[in-house]
Amino acid sequence: MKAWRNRFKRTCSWLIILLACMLAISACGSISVKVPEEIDMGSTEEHSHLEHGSQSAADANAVSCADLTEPASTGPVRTFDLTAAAASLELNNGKERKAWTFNGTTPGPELRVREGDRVVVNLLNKDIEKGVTIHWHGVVLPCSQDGVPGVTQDAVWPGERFTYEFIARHPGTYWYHSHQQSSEQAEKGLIGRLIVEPKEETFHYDRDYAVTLQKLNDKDVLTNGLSGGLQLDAKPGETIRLRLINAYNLVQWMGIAGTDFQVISIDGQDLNEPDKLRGEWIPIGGGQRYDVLFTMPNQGQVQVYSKKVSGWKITLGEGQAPKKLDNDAPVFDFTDYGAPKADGISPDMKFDRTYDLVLGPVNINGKSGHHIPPIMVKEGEWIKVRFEHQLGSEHPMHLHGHLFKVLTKNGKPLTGSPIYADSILLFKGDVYEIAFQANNPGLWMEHCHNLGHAAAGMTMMVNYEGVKTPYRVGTKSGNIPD
Ligand SMILES: [Cu+2]
Repeated sequence: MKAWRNRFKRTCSWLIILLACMLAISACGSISVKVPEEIDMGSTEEHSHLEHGSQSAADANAVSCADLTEPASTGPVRTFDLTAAAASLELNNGKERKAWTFNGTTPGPELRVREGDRVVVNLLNKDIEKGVTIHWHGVVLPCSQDGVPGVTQDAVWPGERFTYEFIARHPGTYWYHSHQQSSEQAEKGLIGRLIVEPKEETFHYDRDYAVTLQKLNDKDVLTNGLSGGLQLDAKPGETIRLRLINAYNLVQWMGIAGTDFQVISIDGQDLNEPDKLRGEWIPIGGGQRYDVLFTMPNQGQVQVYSKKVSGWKITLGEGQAPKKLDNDAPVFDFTDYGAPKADGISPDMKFDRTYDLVLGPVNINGKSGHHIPPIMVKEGEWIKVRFEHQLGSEHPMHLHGHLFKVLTKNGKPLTGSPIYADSILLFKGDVYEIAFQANNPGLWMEHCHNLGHAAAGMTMMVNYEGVKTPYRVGTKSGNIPD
């Protein structure tokens, strides 16, 4: 009896220790890096508090990010109005949910434009007390239009407006979201899709669907705003382009059942001669987009679905459901997919600067947030960045304002289609090298798109020499761009 009681006591104390550890870990995940009163993200060193002086302010010849705007153009103009507002939404499952919306919905309206269009978006913040901005995720645009509060603009406060204006130069699948306290605001619903249709189709398709995966308030699993999955029209024999947008923080392993498919685009950028695949899981990191192309079978449905989250399910066509993928089916690997195409960018070319970034659970090179020195670049230079993921869960590292090319994975050059992207998804143990040309002067964020990681400090800058900002991050201005 006594022995039993002792064992019971021991078990209990272990359980208590375990519980305490779990609580500590979960608390860590939600702690944000302490936001200082005022910092200049355009400085060239570790971003110091302003009372210690700022280097960029000393550079009298520096150009301001605010002055880097889209030059006048003569092409077509597409104008949209987006109003950010708090709302109470009734989901299609009858549940009432509080959300922050663009034009009353989450995701906000799908903006569809054509390559070369000048896109004008009039943002009005109706009543989001914490302020909002719109970041055009993956779009290469001028610094002043990037939507990063405290870097490229001030947050837009209730009753205020801001107009974004940029030319949609690269066709593809993109999305937009508030970059003010984005870990909170994207989760609460301030997101939407931006589709740039190509002037000339690389691939032929009969139907073009875009689908946003989202977890509203980190709770409701929504597919294009719907709970319980999405049903899309498709007839036997039709070719479908399906644009998958992961607006959630964690990687989603997406399966396609019932047909062969091709991955035709990653982060909006077309792949060269993509092979046909069947029965592979596609890992889509937070913020990433994968476009897949497939032909509907003569009979039955096609299903596209997440391996782990049952609500993220897209059903196309009518009839019998297809057989699902095995959990241990192979994983799509872009490093040897499709056909190579020379573009002059290779691992053995000469780079002007090389940076090593070692990723921890929520830090970069052992530092956090404004303590991480920026990557400094000069216009025209070729930059190589080596990411090494040593510890923690997966990190989808996202670069603003540029497309980069993936050079190597774990030391091996890519052998298939060139991969151009704005994010690279790293799992623990992965090492990737990427290259980009510094061809878009500005001050650009480089951060993890698990936005909880970004809020915890996994965010840094890529700063051009000779560019400064009049805006400030910190509690004084209220600009908090995680
Ligand atoms: Cu991360």
